[in-house]
This record gives sequence, structure tokens and C-alpha cells, in this order.
Amino acid sequence: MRTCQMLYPRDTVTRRAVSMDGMWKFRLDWQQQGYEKDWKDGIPNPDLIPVPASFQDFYTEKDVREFTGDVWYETDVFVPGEWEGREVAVRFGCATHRAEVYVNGVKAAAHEGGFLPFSAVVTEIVRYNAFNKVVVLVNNELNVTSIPCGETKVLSNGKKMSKPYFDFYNYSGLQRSVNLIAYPKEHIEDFSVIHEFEGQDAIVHYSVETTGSHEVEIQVFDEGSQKVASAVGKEGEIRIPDVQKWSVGKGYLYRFEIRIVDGMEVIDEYYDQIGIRTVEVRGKDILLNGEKIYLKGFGKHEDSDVVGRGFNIGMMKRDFECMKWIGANCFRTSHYPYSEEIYQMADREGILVIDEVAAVGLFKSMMNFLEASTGKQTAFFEEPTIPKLLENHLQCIEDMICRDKNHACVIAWSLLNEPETTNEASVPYFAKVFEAARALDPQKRPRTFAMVMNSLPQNCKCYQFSDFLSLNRYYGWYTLGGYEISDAEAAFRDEMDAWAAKEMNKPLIFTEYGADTSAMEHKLPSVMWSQEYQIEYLEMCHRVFDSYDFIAGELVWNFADFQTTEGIMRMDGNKKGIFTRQRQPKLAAYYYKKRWENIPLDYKK
Ligand code: CKX
Repeated sequence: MRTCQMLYPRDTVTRRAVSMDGMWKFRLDWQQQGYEKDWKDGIPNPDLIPVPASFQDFYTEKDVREFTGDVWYETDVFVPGEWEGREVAVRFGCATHRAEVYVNGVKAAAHEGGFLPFSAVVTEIVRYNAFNKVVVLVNNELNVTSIPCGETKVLSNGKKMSKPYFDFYNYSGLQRSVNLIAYPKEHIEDFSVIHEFEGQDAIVHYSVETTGSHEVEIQVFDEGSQKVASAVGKEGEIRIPDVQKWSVGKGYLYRFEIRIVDGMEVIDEYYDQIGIRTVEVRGKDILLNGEKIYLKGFGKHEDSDVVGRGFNIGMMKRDFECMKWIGANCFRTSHYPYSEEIYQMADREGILVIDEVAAVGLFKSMMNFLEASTGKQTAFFEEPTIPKLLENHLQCIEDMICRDKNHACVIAWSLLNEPETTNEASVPYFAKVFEAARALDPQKRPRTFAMVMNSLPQNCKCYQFSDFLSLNRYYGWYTLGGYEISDAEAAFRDEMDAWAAKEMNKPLIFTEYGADTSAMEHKLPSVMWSQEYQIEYLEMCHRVFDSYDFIAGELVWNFADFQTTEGIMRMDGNKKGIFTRQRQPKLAAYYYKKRWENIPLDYKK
């Protein structure tokens, strides 16, 4: 278990977090000479590049944008003398897809997986009261055991390129913030909370992991900074009288202060903002604080002009404003865990999140959108590489749950997107992944996975693992589009009838449905790709959703247009956005605003 690095970096009376964001030295390793030539000691003739950001879209040369292989980053960081005697680490919000970290030429960490944090503990490596050289080798190659999955192809000119088994651009680099952190040797490694209600009060069951044996104290403050509860001990219960529940649109957050103490002395201190709510699936309903909720919102991406998948604080703000304006209450972090700041914002705004691990592409296809409805099988889970993939997948699930488990906004875990499920070999794989998530989550939140069009009631061998079913469906787009839309509606209803006939007594939500739409195109009568067709398509889907009581949510694909690998099916990216990539509304955004503002939170109660 890699724990302490998962705590979000904060300044407290015992901790320091110094941002290392800014312009870093940077170089692509065209000849793969970095190792041999000891670039770990310093990169010769570097360029400068911003961190956090994807490196791809700054440059004007296509070879750079498509670069696949090793890229090197370097910066100098001052470590204060007064930090001697404490633990010191360099904490990366992520490095996509894998990294090695060198400090003063010494290897300090290696990490696999591009969307979760890790730290290099450098206490014994750094020079105090001096500048220290931090060099990071980041590799962005995809393979069949990486999460997400894909291939790296070597062209006849010797250059490598990424061939993702997924439909988003393989942006990479140091895409999230980097911090130099200092904390006491005896420190808080992790903590978790589980909530329940008793009358007007909340009972919070907590547990704190520390590296020592001193006493732990917890104090809880409301939003008016009034102390409302406290407790002593590494585990226990806190009663919060007359609790303000965290709920949709009302992200009430209590400040939990955790201290390791020795008498009056504070050995370590950490704090977090915690929303108090319960979430469960009961019969055909998803319940928040015991009340039925209907999910309205989006599958999203972290994706914007110029910085690519780099954390973009301005875009985050705009996205939440657009989601509130349109009447959304939920999004899925398709197809990877997002930047930590986004969950903090969702906690604050009272927006629900389905947190998805980057297990996308577990179906061997470069164009799954074309093959997803053909019934194609790739025997993906029969490959000899599966044990290694499973190991990486389980590690990512562990890290995601460890990082995000205390967020009120996270109401469910999505453990895979559009994997192959029609082959028996997928069953033991799914069993392990679903079991792991249940064991790791203190709150035992619902688990699900997003089911591709090939995963149907009559052939899917894995839907029973999900606490609620999540369907990605494109009737009227990838199948029976345009003037055939009436047949699409009939086929859609046939599938829903077949699910209903299974009498699963479980909710089903749509994690994807959508139609590519050019923000420039208007047509009367409609044609596919026009803004008018997008609305006709959505109206058809909603007629279906509104007809079945077990359908508990609609997350349209996608919140905004986003970048993908180039190809004949993509015109500078995927255009299924309800907003453009610049976050301006298409016509469908006004259609949704009207629909969602009229759908109550407990729709279909
Ligand atoms: N689902 C038929 C996964 C997303 C894609 C989406 C699309 C597909 C559809 C599969 O990552 O973007 O093709 O628009």
C-alpha cells in the first residue's frame, strides 16, 4: 500500500508544501541516449516547458506532437535548512504514463500509471539549505499491460507512434502539479471516514493511520468555524449534532483537523474538508442520504486547447459554471481519475462524481466506435499478458480509492470502460477487480463498469458484478443513424425490454449516449452532424429513458468536444460535446437546460 503520498499536499503547523510548478527544462529523447549519457545528472541543451501541461500541443512540428518514447524534465529546487531532520519528498500529481525520478543524480522513485499521484522520498538524498537538481524521465508508450491499453507502432522511418485502444488523444508528460513537501518523521499517513445518520445527528466512524504510537486527536469545525465535535484515538466515532448533510447543489463541508500529539506538543497536523452523506443502491434506486436521486450530467475529459490534458484551473472553473447553468448534477471521470482539485471543487459545489480508473481499451481495437456494435470478439482476456495487466489495474484501483475515498462527491467507482465481456475469460478478471474495490473502500460505495454496445442482455457475462448497470449506447448514431432513427428507437426499446425481463432489481444508468455535431452546421431538415440532428437524437434517447422506471440516470457523451487520434471518423477530435472545446454552448445545451431544470432530483420516485 502506497499511502502517505496520497494525502493532498497542504501547509499546516507541521507540514510544508512548496509548489514546483513553472517552467521546467525539457527534452525529447529522439535517439534514446538519455540513460547512456546520464541525463539524470542534467539535460544537455534543453528547451523550456510549463508544468503542469501535456507537452504535445505547444509545438509546431508534427514529429514533436506525435512523439512517443522518453521525455526528460528537469528543475532545481531549494530545500530549506530548517527541514533537516524531517521527511522530505517530491510529490507528483501524476506523470503520464510512467516515470523515474532522479534527485541530484540518485534514483529516488519509479512509478507506473499516468493518472494518480506518487512521491519520491528524498530525505537522505537532498542537500539542505541548497538547490537540488530534480530530473524526471517520463515515458508515454502504450502497451497491452498499461492502464490504459494500446500499442506503440514503429513506422518504417524508425519513428514510434501511439496506437491507443481508446478514443482520446494520448496526451502525456507532467500534467498535474508537482510539490516539494516536508512532514514530520512521525506523521499521519492516511485517514478514512464512514458516515451514518441517527436522527438529526451524524455518526462519523473514522480511522487514522500514523507511523508512530503517539495519541491522535480529531476536531471537527462547521463552515462558521465553530467546533462541533472532537474525539481521541486512532479509531472511533464522532457524533456531529444537528448535522448539515452534504447533498446535490449544497456541498456543505466540515473541516476535520487531525493531530498527533504528545501532551501539549503537536507532532503532526493535517486537515481536510469533509462532506457528510451516505450513498447506497437499494432495489432499482440510487440513494443519497436515503433519498432517491436521478443522475443528470456528462461523461467528461480533462482536455483543453494548448495545455491538452494538463490541469487547467480556469477551465475547471468554467466547466463547473457550465454544469450548474445547464442543471447537471453528476459527471463521470471518463476515462481516468482526474486532478485532485476537481474533486475538491465537486465537493464544494455539491456535484456527484462517478470516479473511473483508467482501465479503458480492454478490447483490442483501434476504432472501438466502429467495432462496438458489430459483435466482434477479440479474446482480450485470454492473452498471456493478462496477469500483468491485472496487477497494474489493481494497483491503479488501490491508488484511486486511497486518494479519493473521503470525497463526498464520489458516489461510485467505475472499474472499467467498454471492456470485452462476451467471453468467459473475462469473468475471473472482473471478479478480482470488483472484489478489490469492495475490500479497499471503507464506505463500500457502489461499483460499476461502462458497458460497450456489444455487451447486451443476451451475451454479456459480467453485468452481474455491477451494483448498478452503466450502459454506453449509440442507437441513432453508430447504428441506425439519420432517417433510420425510428428503427434505432425500436432497437433501443427492444434492448431495454430485454434488460427489464431479467428482473435484476438494480438501477441502470447511461454513462454514454451522444452524436457527433459540428458547432458550425445547421440543417433543415436535419442531417447527421448538424445541431438539429443532435437534438433529435437526444429527444429520441430521452423518450426511451423516460419510459423505464429502472433507468436512474443520463450522462451524455460528452460535456465538451475533445481531442482524439486523427482519422477518418474524427474531424480534429470527437465532436459529441454539448459544449465546444472552448466551452461555448451548442444548441443542444439549451435543450438540456430546459429538460434538466424540469427533472426533479428524485425523478421517477
Ligand atoms: N465510447 C461505441 C468510449 C468513448 C468514445 C465514444 C465515441 C465511444 C463509443 C463506443 O471514449 O469517445 O465513440 O464517441
